[in-house]
Amino acid sequence: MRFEDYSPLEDKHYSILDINGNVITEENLPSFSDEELLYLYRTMLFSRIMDEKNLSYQRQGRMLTYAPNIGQEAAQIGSAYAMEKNDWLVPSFRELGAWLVKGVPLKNIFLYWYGNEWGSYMPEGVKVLPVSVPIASQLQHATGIGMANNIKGEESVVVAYVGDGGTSQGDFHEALNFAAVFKAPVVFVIQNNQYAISVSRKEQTASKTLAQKAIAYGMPGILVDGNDIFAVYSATKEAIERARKGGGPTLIEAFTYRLGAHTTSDDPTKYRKDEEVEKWKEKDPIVRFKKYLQNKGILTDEWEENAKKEIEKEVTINF
Ligand SMILES: Cc1ncc(C[n+]2csc(CCOP(=O)(O)OP(=O)(O)O)c2C)c(N)n1
Ligand SMILES: [Mg+2]
Repeated sequence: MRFEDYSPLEDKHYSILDINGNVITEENLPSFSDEELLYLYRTMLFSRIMDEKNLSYQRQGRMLTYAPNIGQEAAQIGSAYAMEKNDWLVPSFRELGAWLVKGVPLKNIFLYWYGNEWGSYMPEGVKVLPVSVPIASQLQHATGIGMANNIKGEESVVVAYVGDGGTSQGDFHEALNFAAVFKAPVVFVIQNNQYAISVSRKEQTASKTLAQKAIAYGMPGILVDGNDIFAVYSATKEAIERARKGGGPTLIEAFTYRLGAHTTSDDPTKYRKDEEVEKWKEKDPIVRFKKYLQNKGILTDEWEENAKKEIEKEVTINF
């Protein structure tokens, strides 16, 4: 893939898989082993099942609040899988899939959402910053780490996440501007899930795409089909490699959809139509990837049933 072939000014999404799991651009298909493909699929299932479990823990009064990730698994897992162990993950608060890939222990995740700050205390070697609730504030930290890496001559790259709503914050501007000026090795991933609580993407900004904001900062930007795990991985991989070689930051807009509520305190039926949600369910990133794996004969029903049973056990907590 070449970033130049996908102008962020155009509404043209970088895609590899169509919604039926067929490969559209064979030349861009990442070369994963069957084991890697099943690992990615299992992690997507893990994220989805854990999300559903967490919603029930919250409804039981055990978890304080929860921000579900349903529908955004490809955007998170595809981007995080492009990272090396030594790279920094700077999350916002809706990155369960990325945490799983980066090896954040389940105990940390549960502690955090149960309201215990020790959940943010990562084990040695897990290079993941704590959840950042003040929208977009984490991007300043990402740029700072990137600049520090340059000063110290470290090879590590930073992948930082923000929502579509976060792009309207002053912090977004400051972080991207500094990152570009100082060539900080940071990949900014916007999870454009079409809503900032009840504010729709259309009401958020008059820009045609969010990726086009890259042009003003002087960095490459690309609009990616965020429900296509291969496209998200491939774009992030290329951006990380460029950053590692001293090429500076990149802005990736992962175009996706929040199938669930903003958090457990939100009722999305108040501001969006069921038909819209149903339309997006047809683009479910897990279903699409599953179709690809089934077409290739890599995934069997038996494997999936076993995986689901194992995951269910892992995410069931008895206290
Ligand atoms: C500085 C700041 N202003 C407002 C809020 C309240 N708030 C929490 S989440 C949110 C919307 C964020 O939307 P987006 O960036 O699209 O991320 P998403 O929730 O869709 O993942 C807002 C306004 C906040 N946490 N921080
Ligand atoms: Mg959003």
